Amino acid sequence: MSTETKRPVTQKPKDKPAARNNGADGTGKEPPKEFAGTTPELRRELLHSMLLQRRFEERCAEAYALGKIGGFCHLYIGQEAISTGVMSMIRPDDYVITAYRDHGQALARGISPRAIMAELFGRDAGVSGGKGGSMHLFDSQTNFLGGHGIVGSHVPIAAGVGFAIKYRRGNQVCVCFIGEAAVNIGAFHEALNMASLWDLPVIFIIENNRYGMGTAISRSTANEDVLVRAKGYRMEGETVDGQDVFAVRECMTRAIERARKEKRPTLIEMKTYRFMGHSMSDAVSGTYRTKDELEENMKRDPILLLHNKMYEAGELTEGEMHKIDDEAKAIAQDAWDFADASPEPPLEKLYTDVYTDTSS
Ligand SMILES: Cc1ncc(C[n+]2csc(CCOP(=O)(O)OP(=O)(O)O)c2C)c(N)n1
Ligand SMILES: [Mg+2]
Repeated sequence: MSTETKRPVTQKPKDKPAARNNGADGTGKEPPKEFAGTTPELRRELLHSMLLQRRFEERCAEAYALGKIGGFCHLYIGQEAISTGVMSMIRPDDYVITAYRDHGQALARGISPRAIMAELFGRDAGVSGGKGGSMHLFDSQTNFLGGHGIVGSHVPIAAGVGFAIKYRRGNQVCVCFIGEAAVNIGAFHEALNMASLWDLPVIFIIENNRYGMGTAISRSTANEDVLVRAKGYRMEGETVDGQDVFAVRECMTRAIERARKEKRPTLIEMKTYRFMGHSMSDAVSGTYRTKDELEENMKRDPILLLHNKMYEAGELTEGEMHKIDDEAKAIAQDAWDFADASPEPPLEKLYTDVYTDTSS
């Protein structure tokens, strides 16, 4: 697969501004409209965040092949603009909950790459004590409430978190990531109904990568327009290009405002594409999608799209891109080294973190 991010592969903009001015961002060039609300520093951070996820997960694939990671392991490669865009818009005290394809979101949320890799390696220093694994990353420090392996199971929990926020008169939001195949699960509908009925500050984000394992959405879902489910529950909703980090950020502005000020939920469909197999045990393309389809979609690699925009705007040289990329690779290597050298959880911890004593 092409994760080569060192040169632009998408088309160059056709209409370059005739006259460039000394833009407010100090680059000497007029920034594109979609850069509005972001600084050059932030754009670099967005690029770094996406590259870190990509390089980290490439190492996960390697570690899995070497048997260092066991159990299920679902890679997020191709979807990084969503995690990065969303996390860059919410506050540290907001809540995040997601399904099993959770490495990218955990990294973008700011959880330590070392603690994530140690979790994947099943080590004591892992973010869930080495007992959750790839699908169950959980970190109370960053209000990252998992990592859930049962499809749709976390959607009612998101509604519960939204209820808790409202009950405590807080103004946080709860962001809930959902795969498009989960929109057919009963719990999804129950949760959306209650979130709307009770005015809960939850932002439901459907990451529509078009497949649930090897089943295309057209074969599983009677109405492929997943956004109509918002109407069914009197909820605001919109569809956005999930490969474009700026588009993701922009639509989050509205959803966050609605959640904080009006305590109203939003359903967002973010259109994306999974570049790898469903999990590490599947082939990348398999029999359910063609190589052509895969290649066509990989032309819209979210990292390349951002890179190209920054490159065209004259604020990123290839040398700088290499530097950011090398840094991401070094962090992934450091996480691997840390995880590899960490001990497994001791036997005494077999039953810890299973139940909470609420009697005192
Ligand atoms: C209730 C339940 N049914 C079936 C499964 C098996 N399963 C695991 S992932 C998956 C597909 C989910 O696809 P989607 O929601 O689109 O998320 P994606 O994998 O594309 O991120 C299925 C059916 C499960 N984990 N839980
Ligand atoms: Mg899917």
